[in-house]
Amino acid sequence: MMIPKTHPRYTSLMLREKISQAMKRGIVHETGLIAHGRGETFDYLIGERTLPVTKGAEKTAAACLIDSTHPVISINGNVAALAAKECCDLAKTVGAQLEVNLFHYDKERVLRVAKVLKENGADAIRGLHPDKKIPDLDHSRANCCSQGIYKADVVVVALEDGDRCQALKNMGKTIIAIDLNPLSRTAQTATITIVDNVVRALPRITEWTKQISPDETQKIIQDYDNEKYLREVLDYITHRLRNFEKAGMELF
Ligand code: PTJ
Repeated sequence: MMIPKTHPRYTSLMLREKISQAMKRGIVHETGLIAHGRGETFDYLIGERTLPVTKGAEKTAAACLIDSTHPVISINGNVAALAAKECCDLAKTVGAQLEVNLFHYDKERVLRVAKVLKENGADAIRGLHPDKKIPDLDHSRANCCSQGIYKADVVVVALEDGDRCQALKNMGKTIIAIDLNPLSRTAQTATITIVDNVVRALPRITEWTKQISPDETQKIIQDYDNEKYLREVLDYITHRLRNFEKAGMELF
């Protein structure tokens, strides 16, 4: 469908179109459309832009990635459809691996997701031959690679489910979650949560990794409080909703 650039909801409609096309090409699972819709709701509530309070979370995520010895970015169907290039750029900048990890496992879809990553500049992609399991996880997201997610010290996840996030944390890993829903189990469980759209969050993290010097990272990480950040996001959303009647559509 042709969406005119002048449409007030152009960016949002383009992302919808991307997801819809990617489902037709067998990259996104059909339930990925529902997940996307849930994300849109929360994106609407934060004004479809990166909140000023999110800067600290992005900066801390970048600091963790700089400090990490074995970072991995986990890729599912929606992430590949929306932000394959952004994932590849971040991976290249911080020397991270990309591992395809699907909730609705299907070998053919894994290959299609890997192809999208390749087309967007990925060198090596893990997840094609998982040989390990994340302990205490009863679904296919437990499958991972011994030299990838299993060994990782820092894992970036987006559009994740809370139980894998918890299971990865139980393995002692630092989890950077990108999730528009500040109330989700993933958001509440991750070490660092970035409440933002994956398409905006990833380039901003990449940018931060170029701006932070290695001797700053420890202080940035120590000063960060994820619970406080999530409270600030919820306060922002509450304030916005409370003031809707006064400011009207300006707010939305
Ligand atoms: O490709 P697969 O098989 O691995 O399937 C992946 C999906 C996305 C279907 C699966 O992980 C899923 O069902 O996810 P959930 O449980 O619906 O969680 C998605 C979370 O991501 C929700 O909290 C949404 O608010 C959030 N979300 C949706 N779109 C975005 C997003 N967060 C950031 N950016 C988005 N574009």
